Amino acid sequence: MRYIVGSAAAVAIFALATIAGAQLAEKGSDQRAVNAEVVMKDKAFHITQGESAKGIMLVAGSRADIRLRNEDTVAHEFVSTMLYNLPFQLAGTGTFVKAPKAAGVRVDPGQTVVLSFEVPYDSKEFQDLYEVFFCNVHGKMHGDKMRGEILVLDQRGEIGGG
Ligand SMILES: [Cu+2]
Repeated sequence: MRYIVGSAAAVAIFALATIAGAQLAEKGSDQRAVNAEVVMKDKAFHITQGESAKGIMLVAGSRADIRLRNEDTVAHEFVSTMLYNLPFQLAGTGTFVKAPKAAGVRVDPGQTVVLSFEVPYDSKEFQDLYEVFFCNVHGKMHGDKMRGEILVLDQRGEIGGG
């Protein structure tokens, strides 16, 4: 009799563990695969994935997913000249923002947003493109920490060459 009671308890614990695992997998914007990840912390941008020398690297003509994680206690923005007049989607909790000749998203403290768009390219004579991204609150001035560069590479040259 005692043995049967013990078994039932073990099954119940196993069921609870399965439910907890399913919830973790559904976290969406926190876990999906992205091209780049930017963590906002201590009023600075930290590139944890897709890093180039001065910022983020993307491939022309491809779809880009950039995850923005705000680990600070104040709101930050990710605004880019690349997103000026370029359609983009937001997944997660963020607010669309506009700046002069730039656009992007405001991310509140503790929130994560995934920004998705088609990386533009110049079809005539491709050169690597440089765009900037910044926080329009803490990165407006040259020398501010919350500024970075987006480098757009043309991968077609690499595929054809050789
Ligand atoms: Cu900021």
